[in-house]
Order: sequence, then structure tokens, then C-alpha cells
Amino acid sequence: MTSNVSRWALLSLMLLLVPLGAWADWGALNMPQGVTEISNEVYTLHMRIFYICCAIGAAVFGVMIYSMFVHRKSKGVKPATFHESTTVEIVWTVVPLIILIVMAIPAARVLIKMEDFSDSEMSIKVTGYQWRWHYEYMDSGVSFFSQLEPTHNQARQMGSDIDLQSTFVPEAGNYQGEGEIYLKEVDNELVVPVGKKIRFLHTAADVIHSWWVPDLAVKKDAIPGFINENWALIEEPGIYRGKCAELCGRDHGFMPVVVRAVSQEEYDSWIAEKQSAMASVTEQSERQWAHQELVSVGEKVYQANCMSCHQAEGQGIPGMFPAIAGSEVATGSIDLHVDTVMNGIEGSMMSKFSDVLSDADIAAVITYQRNAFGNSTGDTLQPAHIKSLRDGLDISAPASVAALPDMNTTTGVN
Ligand code: HEC
Ligand SMILES: [Cu+2]
Repeated sequence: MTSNVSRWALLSLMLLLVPLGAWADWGALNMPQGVTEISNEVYTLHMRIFYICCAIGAAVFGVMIYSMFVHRKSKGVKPATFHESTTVEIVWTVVPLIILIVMAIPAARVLIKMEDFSDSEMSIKVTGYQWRWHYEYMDSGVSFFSQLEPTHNQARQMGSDIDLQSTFVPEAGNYQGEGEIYLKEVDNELVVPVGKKIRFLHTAADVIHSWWVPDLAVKKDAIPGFINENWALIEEPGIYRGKCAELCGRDHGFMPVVVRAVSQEEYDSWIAEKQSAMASVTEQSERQWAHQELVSVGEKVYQANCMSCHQAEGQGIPGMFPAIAGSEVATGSIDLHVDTVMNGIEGSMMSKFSDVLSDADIAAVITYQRNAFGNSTGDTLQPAHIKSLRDGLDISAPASVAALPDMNTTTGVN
């Protein structure tokens, strides 16, 4: 009998040791601790509740296993026949109640703290679009779109089994550890200062999205017509990655978020740079552009915004996305082309780009489409024309850094 018990004990011990081999990877499975006070509190709370659950699990299963083992039928144990024990009923009501209260108090405390938006020092409005984020710094007037880095977008379109090493060649200077950050990189990062309480205002322009950055313990639904709030005070400079956590459509997996936390001085100079870039975007809408300049900017705009559907050579995908090469719209009346790009096509995947692209970007991409992929209209569309259309409609142009040839930092494929 005793040897039987020790054999059982040995077997259970061995089974218990098996998962320890995987212990090294535990950090990858667990919730990240993050870099804000709140994220640390959320983490501590999560671990505390987790340990309580482990203790309850061990106690309950311990009693069950012990009872099944010691009082088993083969030993000739007869079942007890008692009914309705008031003591037992009181104990199993009161004990869980106490456990729940012990868990609810710290949980409520953290939740209340997370919902406290007082004393925030700056506000950023985050708007979800299919499939990009728009950031608006409410205090400094800076705003821009942020979307999946175009080289990554291009690589992913090659199929599921692409060889990243060949797509991002180190010598070509376009490999920046892409294996690690593949599909987690954006063209324009959200730059924020450390040590400041930042209030985020979340909304969406089309469908429900969700802005999620685990290291900051922020995750909020972005719902059209509603504004949800959230805040973070980042203590450590660094790059924090996240993504849209909502099933928001066909490309919902390709809406990464990149937050770069920098010192106040770095932030100030970044904001100043963005402000002057935005001022020159307005200038860019008004000046006369050379044909070749529009074509080369247009190519970048095309790669970043249109290529995922209309494809690299403008060949489209038959039955889904029309070809631009030889398209009647891209070779016929320019007014229809402008209307298609600015207002989209109702009820189709072709969305309205007047919300997303600057005057110069729109003029450039249209000029490009009319003079690329074998299309040879020779047309030149000036940004000023788009601006006048927009002024007529009384809608202001969104700023885009992609409109400035020298500001475009996309490497590699361009
Ligand atoms: C999400 C996919 C998608 C993206 C991104 C996209 N389009 Fe389209 N586009 C479509 C679809 C679908 C149509 C056809 C719509 C219809 O006719 O119902 C279309 C039609 C067009 C047409 C008319 C083509 C023809 O011959 O009928 C033009 C021009 C066009 N798109 C330009 C652009 C430009 C410029 C961009 C980038 C700024 C862009 N598209 C981005 C999906 C897309
Ligand atoms: Cu989304």
C-alpha cells in the first residue's frame, strides 16, 4: 500500500515538473507589465487575482482528489447519507462572499483611477478609419494619418509564405529588424512626451475600431458618433506597439499602432517640425507643380493608399478591384476621375479619399494614374484645382506629410 502511494506521488511530481520546462516563455504568455503607473497596477491586480484563483483551484481540486482517492469504492468505503447541513450551507455562502469582496475592493480602486481624467495636460483625438488611424493633437493643431508601413503592406500582399529576408534586404538599407516588427510598423508614429498625463479621445469615422496599446494598459472602443476617453502617463521613453483590437473589416489585422514616447524637448521640436510641415502642405496646395514632380509624389501616394487593391502594376484583381491600367476612368474624363477619388464609389470598397489625402496627394495620385501602367493621357492635374473644388464644398483639406517629396521617409521600394 505505501509503495503504491509513493509511486502515485512520484508520478504526480513528474507531471508537475513538465510545464516547468516551458517556464522560460511564461513572460510571453502573461500580460505585459507595461510602462505606466496604471499598467503596473493593472498587472499587480491581475497577478493577485490570478494567485487567488490558483489557490482556490488547488484547494478545491486537492479536496476532490483526496476524497476520491481515500474514499474509493475498492477500499470498501460506504457513502455518507446525511442531508441538509446548515453549517455547510452557511460556510459555502460566506466564504466565497468574503473572497469576492477581497477581490472587488482593489479592482474597483484601479478602475476608478483609470476613469479619472482630471488634470490631464494634453489631449489627442484618435479616429479609426478602415484601415488607418488619424491622430489630432488638440493643443497644438497637429494632425496626421498613421497606417501600416507601405513596404510591409507590399510584402504581406506577396502571400503568406514570403521570405522576409529577400523582401527587406539588409544591404539595400531597408531592413530594420523587420522580422521583429513585421506588420507592426507604421509610416507616421504617434509621438508623445514622457511624464505628462495624456488624455486620448477615441472615435471612428466608419465602423467600430479599438485602439489598444498593451504597454500603456489602454484599450478603448472607437465608435462612430461617440467619444470614449482614456489616459496614459508614460514614464519611460521608448516605442510601444499595439493594434486595432476590433474586427473592423477585411484588413482589420493590419492597423498597427506605434507610440513613441520621447523627452519633453524632443517632443517640442517634433511638434514644431510637424507644424511647419503642415504649413507647407497649405503652400503645396497653392503653388504650381511640375508634371514630373506630381508623378513621382503620386507614385508614393499610390503605393501607400491604392496599391493594396489596385495592385502594383495597376492591373487590379479581376472581379474585385478594377484595373487602373487602361481604365476608362483613368484615361477618360478627368472630372470623373477626380470625383471617383475624392468621393469614392458609394456601396463599394472604393472609399472617399477627400477625408484622407491632401490636395497635393490627390492631384499627384490622379496625375500618376493617368500617366502610368501604360496610360498616357499626358494630363497634369494641379493641387490648386483640388483645393478650389474643396473650397467650393467648404471642407478643409487634411494635412499629409506624404505630399512633401523630401519628407517621405519610406525606404526601399520607392
Ligand atoms: C479597398 C480597396 C481600394 C482602395 C484602397 C482603392 N480603391 Fe479605387 N476602387 C476600388 C473598387 C472596388 C473600385 C470599383 C468600384 C465600383 O466601380 O463599384 C475602385 C475604382 C477606382 C477607380 C475607377 C476605375 C474604373 O475603371 O472604374 C479609380 C480611378 C480608383 N478606384 C482610384 C483609386 C485611387 C487613386 C486610390 C488610392 C488613393 C484607390 N482607388 C484606392 C477599390 C479600392
Ligand atoms: Cu480597426
